Amino acid sequence: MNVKRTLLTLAVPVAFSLSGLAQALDIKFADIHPAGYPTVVAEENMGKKLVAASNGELTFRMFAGGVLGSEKEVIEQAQLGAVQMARVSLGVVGPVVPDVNVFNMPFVFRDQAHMRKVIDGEIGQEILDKITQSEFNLVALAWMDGGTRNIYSKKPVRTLEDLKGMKIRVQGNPLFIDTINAMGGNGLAMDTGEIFSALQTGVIDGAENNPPTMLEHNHYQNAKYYSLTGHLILPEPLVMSKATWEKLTPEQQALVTKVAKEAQQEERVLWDAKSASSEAKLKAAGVEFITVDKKPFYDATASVRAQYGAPYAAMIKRIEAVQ
Ligand code: BDP
Repeated sequence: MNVKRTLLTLAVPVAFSLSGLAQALDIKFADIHPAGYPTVVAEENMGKKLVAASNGELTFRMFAGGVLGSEKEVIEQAQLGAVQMARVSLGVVGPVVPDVNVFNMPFVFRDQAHMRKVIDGEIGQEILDKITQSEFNLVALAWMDGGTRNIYSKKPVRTLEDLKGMKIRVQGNPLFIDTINAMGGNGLAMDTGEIFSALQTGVIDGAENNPPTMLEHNHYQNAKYYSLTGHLILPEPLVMSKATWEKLTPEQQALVTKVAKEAQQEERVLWDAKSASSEAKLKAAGVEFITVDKKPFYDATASVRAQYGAPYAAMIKRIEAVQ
């Protein structure tokens, strides 16, 4: 037996317990968006608070810009505990936790202010709890604001007719494919990171997203028309791996929840500023913003709301009642 090594392995835990230091739990946080993006800034600030308030028991590392993979991959890693925290779009959660699809339905929120009221209230917490209570192995803590999604394309979309036959990228959720198809286009699912080259090579004619994403992921370089369809207003859950959550003490869990909720409010302010500056930059880069009559788009997607909304009729009524 190697006496030296045995002594060493014995000595390390003793040294830690003598000095009262437990091994710090390292939190790796994943976000597809680049540094400086509102979600990433709010998450980094959240991480600083976590580290400061945990007396060195928690460390925090931000992995922005999608370096840990697509949102689907990140969710899988978080389920396994290989990634400890992440912010993802609700779009990719829907196929696994169908109950969240009530927020993923086209035109379910009247406007952004309505969506914010809903996520700040009891319905928002109920949907987070659905994620936590599912078999998903995730604990959903708070919401980030992802603004309003509109269609952008190589050729202008002024009416439903213009959308006919256009291949429009959506997130990997059948509900979104059905939504684009109901409007007359061809919905096509792919990861966020593939959109730029798909636009460039003409694999797709367009996509749909908010102004900050269109700008920061450079999609505007190959799609110069932005039609204000406003078909989706998607909030984005901030989640922790359940394996990580269960390693935390009740005090640490309370701390994580508190700083995550604070990040929700902080990101909102950053979001509004970023949305406005993104719109200005897109226009300066030659993107034409097109005001469309939303009514035909709303009417065309009635079948999607009827199909996906059927199990959630009571909740939809409650959402509509939020003023
Ligand atoms: C952005 C969301 C991001 C999604 C992306 C997408 O913030 O989480 O991954 O859209 O459509 O608005 O892929």
